[in-house]
Amino acid sequence: MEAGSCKYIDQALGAFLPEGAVKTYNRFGSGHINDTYLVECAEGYPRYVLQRINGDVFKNLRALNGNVEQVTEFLREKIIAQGGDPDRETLNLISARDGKKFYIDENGQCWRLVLYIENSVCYDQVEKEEDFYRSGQGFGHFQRMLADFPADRLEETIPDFHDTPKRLEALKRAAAADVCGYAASVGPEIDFILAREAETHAAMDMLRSGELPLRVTHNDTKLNNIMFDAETGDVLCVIDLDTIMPGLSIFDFGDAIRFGANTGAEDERDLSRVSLSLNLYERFVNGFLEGCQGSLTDAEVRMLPMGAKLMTLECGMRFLTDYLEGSVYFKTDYPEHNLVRARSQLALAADMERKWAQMSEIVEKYR
Ligand code: GN1
Ligand code: MG
Repeated sequence: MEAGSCKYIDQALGAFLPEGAVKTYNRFGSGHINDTYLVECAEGYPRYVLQRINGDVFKNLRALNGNVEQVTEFLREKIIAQGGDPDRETLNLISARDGKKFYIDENGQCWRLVLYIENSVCYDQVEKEEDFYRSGQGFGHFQRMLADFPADRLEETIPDFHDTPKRLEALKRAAAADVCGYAASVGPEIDFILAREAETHAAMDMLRSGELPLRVTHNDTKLNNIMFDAETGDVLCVIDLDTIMPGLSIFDFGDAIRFGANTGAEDERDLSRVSLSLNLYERFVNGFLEGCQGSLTDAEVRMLPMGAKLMTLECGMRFLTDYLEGSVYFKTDYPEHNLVRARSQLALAADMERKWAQMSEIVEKYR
């Protein structure tokens, strides 16, 4: 897409900003779901980030916008009370000219505009171990900040988002329907997952029995969903708030490990490069537990390694399901991209099994 050339983007920007404000815009970030653009403006204006929210993924836009608005307002007040900078430490939604914090265009597409956080960076892969430790502190702190947010005010933007057994059922349905004819070629991957079927219930069973508490969680704690100050390296702001919902703390921990402690990329083709870095895992455990400031129960701390394994397996299932269904959910760069991603996740889960004892020992060391 050419910069500044799309009628719908121009229209959306026009719903938020006065004429003449926008100079240009370009694709931005590496999210798999929404379309994101960095918007450069005329002098006197800040820069902004424009997003088109993927309505196939987020079917209840009213619920989604309501959640993000409530959470950002809640965080803003807390940050101000703590003497922080609310323009840099939380997302700031810009009001459209009709006063709403979003804009629905003539095709029913939903757009939002947020302030771009200047002098910030985010990473698709860990460059310095220290950054991963800090991201652990950041995600732990984020959860701590939301500990007294009334969870019943949040709606489930994607029902059963991290219900791993239901994700497995979806995979089985996709394999049975086999709309693309790929199922026969992914036998080893499906067998690997089915062999772990009993384990997929581990966390949800403990939630139902009350052994794990329901909290307000982020649910998508990839390293690239946290911004760092470009100068000091401090964690600034947790972004991508679309999946904030009631959820499990161990899944926020686990998804961050899945993405950031993999020695290979999420879509690594060469599986010999995929493994769990125990070093990075340890740094994150340390940071996350510090950030949570003692707010996790004993059962939650004990289940952190399982959170990591379940998020890795589940993400593998989700990529594989999408591959079987013709890659209709996640953005892909080439036809077998989702299969490559799934294989990387399953290889990582297998390595976690090999390192299971150490993963638990590390958690014990910092509890
Ligand atoms: C998606 O939007 P993004 O890229 O931050 C997905 C996550 C997956 C992740 C895998 C709403 O996150 O659940 O873990 O891709 N978000 C949604 O990289 O499905
Ligand atoms: Mg994201």
